[in-house]
Amino acid sequence: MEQRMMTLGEYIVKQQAHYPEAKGELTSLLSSIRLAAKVVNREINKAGLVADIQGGVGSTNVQGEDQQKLDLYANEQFKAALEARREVCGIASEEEPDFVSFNPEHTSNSKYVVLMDPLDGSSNIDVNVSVGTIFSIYRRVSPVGTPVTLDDFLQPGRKQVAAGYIVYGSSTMLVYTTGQGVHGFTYDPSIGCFCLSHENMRTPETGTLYSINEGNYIKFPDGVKKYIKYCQERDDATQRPYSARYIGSLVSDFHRNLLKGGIYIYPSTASAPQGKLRLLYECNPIAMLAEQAGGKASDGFGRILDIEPTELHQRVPFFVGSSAMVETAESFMRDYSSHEDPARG
Ligand code: AHM
Ligand code: MG
Repeated sequence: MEQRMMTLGEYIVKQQAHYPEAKGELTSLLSSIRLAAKVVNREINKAGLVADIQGGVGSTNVQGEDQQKLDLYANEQFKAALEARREVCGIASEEEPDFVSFNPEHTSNSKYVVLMDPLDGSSNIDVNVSVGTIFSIYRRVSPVGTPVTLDDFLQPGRKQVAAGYIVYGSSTMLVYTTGQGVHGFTYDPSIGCFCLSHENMRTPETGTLYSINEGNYIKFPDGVKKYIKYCQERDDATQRPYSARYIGSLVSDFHRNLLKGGIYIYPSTASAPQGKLRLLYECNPIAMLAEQAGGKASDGFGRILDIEPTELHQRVPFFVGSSAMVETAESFMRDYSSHEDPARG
């Protein structure tokens, strides 16, 4: 007889049983994310059919990037789902200029804040390439029952209570950690449920894939240039040359490397000395997942999760993936680039 799959909801409840003191708030919070993910997934799946949900809206976000209709749609869906359950007292999002405080009268007991990139890689949607949602959950530091403050959001990544992503790919998957390993659930549209498909995901200690936008090569720090050349050299013992794989969608690139072993790099460049990716919405949650799966995440010189954030939309150079590969890339950065002026190298 075919064995019945465990759903995400059932799995979270099972995990919660290990913590008798838990009140189920995090469970409820993750359920809101699961619900919004299903709604956004439905919309993304029909993006090719329904012309008015594709393309840009003609506006830019606070970082000057073009906003896509689905960026804003996903932002609204996740925000509304999180507000409805009343477990979250505020959110910060790549698509919002400032953090959003939910009505304290409705959230008088809630102790969590959520930071998110509601639709990462969204410029890929119009050409049917995978995109993702990234989320990061912290306990607030301000008193419960009062409006949230900036300090609630500017916490180092090591303080995350949970983190995860949804990849809307050839199949849709939700991958999350609460600090007890990384677990992946594949969406079965026929029953409308995320089903446990990848329990306790572990990333290989080393791999043969490197993922970087090599079109920017000329602008990279010397440490990154030398590391790319290292990846391309022949060495049978380390299975080099490595293969280049770059989708241009962080969640998908990370997800592939997590499973197969590899490194993803978005370094500083001469024109963007802090790189492109956002510390709070992209790098911290992905870093927590990487570490929980046995991998590493660095800014080229130190651990991402130890960075003390100073602003909401802060960017940071990002090196993430198999631990041995990240360590080798860091050694090239130490030898050929300087922390103070990473782009010049
Ligand atoms: P976004 O949040 O505006 O979508 O930008 C983040 C995306 C990542 O998913 C991806 O890895 C990167 O930008 C690609 O950037 P580039 O086109 O410069 O290689
Ligand atoms: Mg993004």
